[in-house]
Amino acid sequence: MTETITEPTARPQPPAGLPITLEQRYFFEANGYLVVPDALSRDELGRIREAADEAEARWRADPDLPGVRRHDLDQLINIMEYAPVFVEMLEHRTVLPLVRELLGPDVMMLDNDYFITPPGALIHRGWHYDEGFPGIDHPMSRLMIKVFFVLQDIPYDGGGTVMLPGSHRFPSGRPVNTEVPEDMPNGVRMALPAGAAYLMAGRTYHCVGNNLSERPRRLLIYTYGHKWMRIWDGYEPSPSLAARATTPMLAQLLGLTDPYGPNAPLTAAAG
Ligand SMILES: O=C(O)CCC(=O)C(=O)O
Repeated sequence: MTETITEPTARPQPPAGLPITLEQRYFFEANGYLVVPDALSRDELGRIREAADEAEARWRADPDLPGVRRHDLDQLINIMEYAPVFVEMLEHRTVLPLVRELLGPDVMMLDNDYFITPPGALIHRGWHYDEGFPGIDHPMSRLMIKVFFVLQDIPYDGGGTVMLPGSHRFPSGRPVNTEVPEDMPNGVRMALPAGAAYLMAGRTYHCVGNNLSERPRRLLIYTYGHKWMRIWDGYEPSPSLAARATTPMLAQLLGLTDPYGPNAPLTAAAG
């Protein structure tokens, strides 16, 4: 027997598949994260990987370029400044509409990075959530959404982020940790193929996994907040990038518009 489930509210439905399906919305609201399989087309992934490889080579050759250089993480800070394709990703045709639906029309970029986790990188007791703002402790608040684009297949033991579904509703300060990230009861590993993306609420407990595989894990990470927030230090657009932000949405995403003024409309974007 099939059962018809009617929505409890009279909220109008978006057109099928755009910008967010009911299934995606409910999954995110219930779990605090969402996987978008095939977010990147094959061509797009190829272009991004090429640009990412060039950025990595430049960054490795110049220790003055900002970043984190550790045995368990290479982090290229402000990847947007390395090639136009990384700016286009900020407005990704599939992902930005999802973020905007889930966070609000006043969406703005807070940071953007390229993470490379080398094979053998081990992490201990790293569970956390990202919204650590004094004075804001209501689990219903949504100040940030982080987007991860997977640039290389992440195998099951390849250090994929581990999510704790539903933890975005935990009360503040609840201690959550395990010595080994993958030992967290109910943890879900983001072991995904290249081209996938996943979104995470700022309150969702997560941890980078142990990379026991033989391949590096490569992720582009974009964090979005509200335009009345401040872009994290070191992630403000350079004057030349700011000068290229000619569309209202890009200007808003780069923090160049009135924080309390009208919101930019969603326009067709990259991809
Ligand atoms: O690298 C990861 O999988 C997670 C990174 C992380 O913890 C964060 O961006 O807050």
